[in-house]
Amino acid sequence: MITVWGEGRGLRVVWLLEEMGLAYRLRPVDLFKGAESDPEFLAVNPGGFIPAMTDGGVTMVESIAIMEYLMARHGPTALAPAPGDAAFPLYQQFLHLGEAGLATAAYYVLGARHFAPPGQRDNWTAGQALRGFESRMRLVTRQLERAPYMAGEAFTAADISVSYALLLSKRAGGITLDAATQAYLARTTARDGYKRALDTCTATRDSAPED
Ligand SMILES: N[C@@H](CCC(=O)N[C@@H](CS)C(=O)NCC(=O)O)C(=O)O
Repeated sequence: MITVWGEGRGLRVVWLLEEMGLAYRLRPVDLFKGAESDPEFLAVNPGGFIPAMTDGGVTMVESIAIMEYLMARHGPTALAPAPGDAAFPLYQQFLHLGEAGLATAAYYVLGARHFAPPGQRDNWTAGQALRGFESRMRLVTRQLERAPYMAGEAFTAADISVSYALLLSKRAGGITLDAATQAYLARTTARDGYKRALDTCTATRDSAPED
């Protein structure tokens, strides 16, 4: 049985599993309680961050790597265009930009805004994270002028990656998404796979900001 450990970016993995129709279970991990209070989880990921994924004898971290593993080992799936497909380069780029360029930056913007001591909320590093997020967003907005999805005409795992980053940015506060990006996010999150994922990721669902 595939087990997803923790929500957060684990929402990406659960969304992908729902889109692929694979059986799985979500094992909640409460980082607010502290990973050190969860030895079973620490045995899976000694780093104490989420998500992790176990599948038989396989244990992995990094949400994008987990998605690539699941699509490769439990596919094939149209969510991952093949290397020879014209959509592949953009797919590959946005699959990774969603985490390395967008979610990583948005995560630190959120951390600075909500968890940093008051005097440090607008420090230089918080501004650097915001500028990084905004610069990478220009790639997203240009792509949406050209096509409805990150890899072109069809929804792929790159849209799961980028959509999660956009949802995170909304929770960060102080990040404004333009109308085309908001319409894109409305399109991707209207999917049944996303709705089913939220039925599983109840902590995320219950903490998501209203529009
Ligand atoms: N690049 C990693 C990021 C993982 C990450 O930072 N997860 C956050 C929650 S979504 C976390 O566990 N933060 C607490 C920590 O890093 O200790 C991924 O995509 O899985």
